[in-house]
Amino acid sequence: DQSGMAYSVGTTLDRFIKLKQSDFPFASGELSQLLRDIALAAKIVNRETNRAGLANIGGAFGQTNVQGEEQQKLDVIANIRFMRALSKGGEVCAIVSEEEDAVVDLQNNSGKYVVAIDPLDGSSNIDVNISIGTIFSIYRRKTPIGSPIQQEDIMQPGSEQVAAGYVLYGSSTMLVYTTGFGVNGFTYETSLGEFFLSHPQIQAPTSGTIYSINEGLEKDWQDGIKSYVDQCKENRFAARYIGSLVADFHRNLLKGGIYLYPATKKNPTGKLRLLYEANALAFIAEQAGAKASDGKRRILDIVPESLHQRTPLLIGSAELVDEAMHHIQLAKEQATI
Ligand code: P6P
Repeated sequence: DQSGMAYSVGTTLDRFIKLKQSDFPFASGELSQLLRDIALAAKIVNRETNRAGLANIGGAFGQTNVQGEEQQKLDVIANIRFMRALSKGGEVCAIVSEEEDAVVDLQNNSGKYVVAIDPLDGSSNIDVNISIGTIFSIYRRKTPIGSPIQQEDIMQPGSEQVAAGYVLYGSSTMLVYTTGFGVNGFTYETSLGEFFLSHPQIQAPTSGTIYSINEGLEKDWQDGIKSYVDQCKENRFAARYIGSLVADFHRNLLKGGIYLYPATKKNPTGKLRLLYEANALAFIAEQAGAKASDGKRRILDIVPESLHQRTPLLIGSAELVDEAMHHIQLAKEQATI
């Protein structure tokens, strides 16, 4: 059974993608090629991330993106690299990027896929050498191939994803992704320029003793969060918060734990973005037996209304997410008494 071979640790990403293509009986290899193109862009961004301090491309670019955040040079470079990778293969018809105000219509109506991407999340960490990440979601377009793209191709709920992944530029660089048949992690060997399967079929622990939240915002949290965090402290959980979503998510996925970015006074609908941050990690979480909620419902059930819309995010071990949601529900009930 070829897929058995696919899971042998040490398989290269290219070989894994080829072997797993059989999961898609009608696949014409376009998704496989798209995943390879993303991996290539990740290798290039990895190299530029690793030498940012040296090549004097760290520090602010002096421009701001649609988020109003200071744009770091690496942000811009990563966006260019991934946009180029996503455009050249011909499989993609439209891209939603954190770094682009509007949908990027590639004028390639024969492209079957729509990609939502955060080319470099946590970019404020670049200059202080803390892990950063790329996050991507892949959808099949809804309107007929050959026709111009429409809103319905872009505003799809996360449950419609055909693939999702992240690259973690950390102490080692990893690519972790799912196509709906489990989650697999690949570690980059720079001397060979290859990703090798290092974490086959990742399954998140159903519970854990790690919680990740910005405690500095405690005074602004939505109702229920403080009582949940107090309970974590009662249970002597470990507080681990890197301030880089991909790094915090990845650690909790492997070790068990929960990451929370709730609604706050400053961000009443949460800080994190639905289309190119929460949805991809939510798909991966669920494929690994974990959970992702906005405090009320599954992240993957949210039907987007705007490109850069934010969402509160509770994501990680299923039992911990359930418990956090229970505290939010209790707070809501008490508020109505
Ligand atoms: P705060 C980084 O800017 C980011 O988007 C995530 O990577 C990270 O988890 C979060 O925001 C940190 O936000 O408000 O705690 O600094």
